[in-house]
Amino acid sequence: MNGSQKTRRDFFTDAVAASGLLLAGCSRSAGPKGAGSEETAPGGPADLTLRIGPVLADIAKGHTISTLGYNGTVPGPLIRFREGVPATVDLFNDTDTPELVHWHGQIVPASVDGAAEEKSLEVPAHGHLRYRLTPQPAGARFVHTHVMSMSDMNRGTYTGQFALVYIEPKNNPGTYDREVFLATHEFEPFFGAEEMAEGDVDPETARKTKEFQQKQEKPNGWEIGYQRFTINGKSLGSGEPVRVKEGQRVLFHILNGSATENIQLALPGHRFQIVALDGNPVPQPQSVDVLELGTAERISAVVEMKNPGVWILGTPMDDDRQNGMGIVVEYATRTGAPRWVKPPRSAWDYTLFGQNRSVPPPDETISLVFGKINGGIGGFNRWTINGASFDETAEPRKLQKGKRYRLVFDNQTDDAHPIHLHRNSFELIKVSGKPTAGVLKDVVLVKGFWKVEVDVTPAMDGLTLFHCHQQLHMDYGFKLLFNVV
Ligand SMILES: [Cu+2]
Repeated sequence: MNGSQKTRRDFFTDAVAASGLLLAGCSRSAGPKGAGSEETAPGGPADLTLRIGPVLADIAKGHTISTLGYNGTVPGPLIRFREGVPATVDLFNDTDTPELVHWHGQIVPASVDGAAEEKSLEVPAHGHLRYRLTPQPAGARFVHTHVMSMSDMNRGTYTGQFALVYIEPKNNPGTYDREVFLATHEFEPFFGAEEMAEGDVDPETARKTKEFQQKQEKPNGWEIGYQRFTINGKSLGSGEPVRVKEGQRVLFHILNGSATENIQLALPGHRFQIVALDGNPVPQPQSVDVLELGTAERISAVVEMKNPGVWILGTPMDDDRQNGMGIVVEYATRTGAPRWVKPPRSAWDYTLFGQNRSVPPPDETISLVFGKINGGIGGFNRWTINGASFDETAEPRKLQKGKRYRLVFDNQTDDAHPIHLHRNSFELIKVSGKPTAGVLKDVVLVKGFWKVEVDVTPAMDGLTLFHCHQQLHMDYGFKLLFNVV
């Protein structure tokens, strides 16, 4: 390592000083100085202030988009909490509609989790909401809007209302030289008829399915496409590069902040050593060439900088990269056009990072079968769990706190679904036939016709939402409500 190695705290302080990033949960007197925090609610300054409002974001040279965001930037400011240290949160809403601010991946009470189905507190239109939050567990988390978009792509996760949240662990030796936070997002969505090719289903399997037969009768409904792709709010080549030095170990925390897209990322000439998934340290860190992130997933990975040059960290999908999905990684003293080299073909495999051991048997197994009812041309597909779309009048399904449940995700569609459980982490037990243990996540990408089994021991009582994190799927029925008692 270089002689100039700094402590994590030094880097953090530098980062705050350099970019006005927002410090939270560390000291009340320090007070966040983010944009829009001038207004102080009754009771004194909060540890964190988020102001929801219109943002004009220059995502590429000569290209400004109008969207909604947090504190005037897209993505919102990096938010740092300390594990278990309560923070006062002020939410201001400068828009005409109520908003929901969801603390994705945190184990917090339903009242502050930020989901309508859980009866969480709303941020009223042109109003204010204050509460206390005890951030947990440690690691890379995420905050985003949880409103339904339905057919309105100016709402929900299509907007710029998202930000990385990092919860500092109580103890962390940290064998890296610096941290880099990256969040991907697509802008300028449009409805299209094209089916996504992400399911990786072999045609023989597909032909035998009910869905295939159904498709003969009624074709697939709308899918979403995008014109602009960004990392940290900038299209490839439009923002500041990630500046590195030879010999550094850089810890990347990467968030897929997309409304609907599951993505891959690679950095030519370098490998990613995966140390945490969804913020939770993995039992078996392993190196891979290509990252895969379903919507809302996070990956923490160390990259050893030992191939000096100017490189593109980006998606292997040529069209999407040309439309902006990438960021330049530039070694000190190196200049020239950034290089892209197609990565080796590699299949993402969650079980690489797990343990090979038996797990305790569950107290109860719950089978959840995912289905699709085609919407036809110009319509919206409907999504079902165990044959039914979400029904807000239905009694939530009861779970008992402390009991170990095995949830079996049985995807009988050819789409890949990033499946999310609120207010809990679950343990991967079996992924498409491969047993594993010890990998804790809050989103798992269940590919077409896959079966994935996870174990969860509900951590906190109250309403707990389960859904597909693909906004269009969630909006059109792919949700289920649990009540932990
Ligand atoms: Cu889905």
